[in-house]
Amino acid sequence: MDDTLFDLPFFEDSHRELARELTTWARDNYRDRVHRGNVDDVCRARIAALAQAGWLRYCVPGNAGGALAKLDSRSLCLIRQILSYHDGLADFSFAMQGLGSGPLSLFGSAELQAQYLPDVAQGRLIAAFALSEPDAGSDAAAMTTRAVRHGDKYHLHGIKTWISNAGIADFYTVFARTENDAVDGVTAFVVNANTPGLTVSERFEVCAPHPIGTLTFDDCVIDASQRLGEPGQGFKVAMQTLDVFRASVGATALGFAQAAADMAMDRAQQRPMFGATLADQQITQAAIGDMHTDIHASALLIYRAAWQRDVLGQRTTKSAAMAKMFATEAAQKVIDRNVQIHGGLGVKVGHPAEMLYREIRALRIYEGATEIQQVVIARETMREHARGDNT
Ligand code: COS
Repeated sequence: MDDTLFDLPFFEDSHRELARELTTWARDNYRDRVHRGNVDDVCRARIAALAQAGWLRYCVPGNAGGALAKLDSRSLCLIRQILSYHDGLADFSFAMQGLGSGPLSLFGSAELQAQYLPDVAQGRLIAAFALSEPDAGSDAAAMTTRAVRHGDKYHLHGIKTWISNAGIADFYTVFARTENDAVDGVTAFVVNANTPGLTVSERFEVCAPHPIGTLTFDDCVIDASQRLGEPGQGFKVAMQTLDVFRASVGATALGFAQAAADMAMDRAQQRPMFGATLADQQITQAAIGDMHTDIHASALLIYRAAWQRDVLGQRTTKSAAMAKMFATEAAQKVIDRNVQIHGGLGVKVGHPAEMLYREIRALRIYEGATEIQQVVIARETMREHARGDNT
């Protein structure tokens, strides 16, 4: 893995130290990115190992047992890049602990934070983020799940789907309508998985297997104290959490792309072809040139977005969307080229090149599809232009 990227000035020495330690740990723990066995068990084991080694402490703020005072985007990105380079499910497990508990870290009351976050960091509670619905994916504000208040209780009714960790999560961050049918009518809640009225009504398989499914809320009654933030703030809670984690999805794509590029280089330099090696063919060199340029460009966008949030304290809606969109699209190209360089082996089920080909695809869809990132970038740019920021 090209770790010279960590020398870029976006990072502190503490980040470089984190990257060194995690690289050593990941190399020792994950020797083969192709996993076998029941995916729920594999993910539970990944969470336990990540917790024991202390890496999950980067998912929560310091006052709740976290490694650093507040969520540090650069650490989240480095960790996801390194984990995904070695093992997709380790990255998935880390990311879901962070995303599922992110709204609590960013908007939870002190009581709720104390109740959940230390156990998230220790791997004793598994978290999940429940925003999407059968008819509300890209258009998140079109959600119809309702939370109706009766005294100090909320009654939840509705369906959430595409929920990663459905079935193994101990709690879900759920977004539901409380006020009205507009964007400012959405509220966020923490719902324990064992609450009566909440069921995992479906589990399904995706091309890179991980725990995922559908939740049904049928008069699921929760205490009003489980609310995150103020009534009507839920959409912003979701969007601001996604602002943090979207850049880190880019980092996962970057780790996948680096794994593919290294694999491609090994293969190209070893494979005899036309009296030389595959790497000696200029057509292969063109591919290698493009792959590495894409990797470096992705890294610059991802680290810039993370640095902007950590150091400048700025809202990163636009830069995180750019990082996510560019890095996931670029990684798809890099990984496809790696398959091509591997020839038949690249599509052999169970080969790491084939595994990466399946692992990358969903990243261009989840946490805001590429087309949504285009809209976000365009809208932010139009707003800046109207304000005269970039004229
Ligand atoms: N941070 C803070 N506030 C934000 C925000 C952000 N990143 N993005 C939007 N908002 C606010 C807006 O400022 C607006 O507030 P005001 O009415 O007070 O001005 C409000 O939220 C509504 O914003 P907007 O009008 O842009 O909402 P839309 O419904 O038009 O669209 C998109 C928003 C398309 C960007 C949103 O639906 C989205 O991100 N969709 C993808 C969802 C997603 O990622 N799903 C995957 C789930 S996880 S697998």
